[in-house]
Amino acid sequence: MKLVNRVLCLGFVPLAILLIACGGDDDSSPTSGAPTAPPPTNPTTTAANPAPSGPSISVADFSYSPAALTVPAGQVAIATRNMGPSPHTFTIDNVVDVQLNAGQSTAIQFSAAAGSYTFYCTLHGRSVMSGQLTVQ
Ligand SMILES: [Cu+2]
Repeated sequence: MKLVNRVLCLGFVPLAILLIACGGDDDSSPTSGAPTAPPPTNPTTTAANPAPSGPSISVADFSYSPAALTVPAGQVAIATRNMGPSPHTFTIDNVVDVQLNAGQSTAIQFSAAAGSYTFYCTLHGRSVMSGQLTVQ
């Protein structure tokens, strides 16, 4: 009888560990450790400082530079800088739409699955200002 109890007990320990390990909330935000942070309902956020590393795009003279960019899938962060005198946007239909004001640096963050996306400026049109984002 004791052996049965021991076997049952040992059987439950890994199960309990598994449940604890799976019960964790892995929805962690890299921006702050504040427990009162709202859930990421809005896919588009801007921060005061652009990401220190990673892809970046500068905008001037009605074009993006570079016009083609490859980023890892998931949470995408792109640092942008509008060098020109006119406002522009960084827009991917149904994914992200951020205004880039003249002379301003903007950190764009959004979620994207793997694929190829066309980003463009809604203020000047897809035929004037566009580029290609590859998410892989
Ligand atoms: Cu524009």
